[in-house]
Amino acid sequence: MSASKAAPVRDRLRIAIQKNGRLAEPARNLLAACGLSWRESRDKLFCYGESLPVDLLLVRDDDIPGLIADGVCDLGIVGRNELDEQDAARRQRGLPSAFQALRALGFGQCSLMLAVPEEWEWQGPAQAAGTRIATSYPALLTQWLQQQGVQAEVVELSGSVEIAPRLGTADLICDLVSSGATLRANQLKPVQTVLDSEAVLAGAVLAPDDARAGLLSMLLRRLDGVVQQQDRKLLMFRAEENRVAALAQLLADAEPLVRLPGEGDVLQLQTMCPGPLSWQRMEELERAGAQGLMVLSVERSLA
Ligand code: PRT
Ligand code: ZN
Repeated sequence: MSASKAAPVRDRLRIAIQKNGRLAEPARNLLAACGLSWRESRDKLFCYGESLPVDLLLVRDDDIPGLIADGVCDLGIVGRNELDEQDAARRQRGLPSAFQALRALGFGQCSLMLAVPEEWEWQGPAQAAGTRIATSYPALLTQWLQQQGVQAEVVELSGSVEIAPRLGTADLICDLVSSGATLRANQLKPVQTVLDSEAVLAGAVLAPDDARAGLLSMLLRRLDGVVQQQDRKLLMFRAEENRVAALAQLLADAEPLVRLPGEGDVLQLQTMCPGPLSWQRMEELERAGAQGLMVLSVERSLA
């Protein structure tokens, strides 16, 4: 089935998320924070949306881009690595793009990197010329090699890529890295980033034009209200009038200070900070005259 062939009119949105694995729980939590709730089917593959007509399909992450391309699901939460790999593979086969990343979601961060045996001295991409590179991301690696003008042999492996150099099936690898512990345990070191990745909300290239369109825009608005607030903090404190200018300078990255009615010449002040506030920064504000500092998390907001 293809999305372009008379797709049936649907009035419920369907979102594919990972059933098990790294992205499964954060994806569910994020959607729950957007006000969605579900009833699970007995096979635990389908969750019927109760609070809104938005259903979940629980699948392997590898299947998510294809489900969107085929119009089975409207949206999916998947690593950019997986989405871009399948997009690059489609283009290498002469197929048009069928899905796109609509929003970055701020979790599942990792990088697709070239890693070489620890004893190698890495001098840059040209050093990969003539080598065999093991990877589960053959399309992204092929595309990167082409961009670098480097010819190398891409050895496709579905798992345990990191042991390929020891087994002698490849000279180096191209794999996902987060902490780097797996590479170190296999006497490899990361040397070159091919792609920085995080979980994304993916959707079809052509947005739905039926009842799902309204649902999609509502969901995106709520998602922005949750994701963009994740790091924001509301900072409240008291200060004497003559200290306010210096404090405002220390808070130059925050929104302008809002003055609330206080007592005498002690003002009550508040502002929205773009990121977390460290202890060190709070102590600095205290030294500059802020009293009773309080940092509050922002759960959601409507722009
Ligand atoms: O069963 P299913 O097919 O759905 O799951 P999966 O096993 O294919 O995927 P899963 O759950 O392992 O990963 C899902 C997504 O999480 C990936 O597509 C990435 O977008 C993202 N992600 C984030 C990661 C990592 N971090 C990560 N570290 N995916 C894999 N890894 C691997 C890494 O390659 C290494 O082997 O985890 C291992 C530990 O990494 P280090 O660097 O911390 O040692
Ligand atoms: Zn997978």
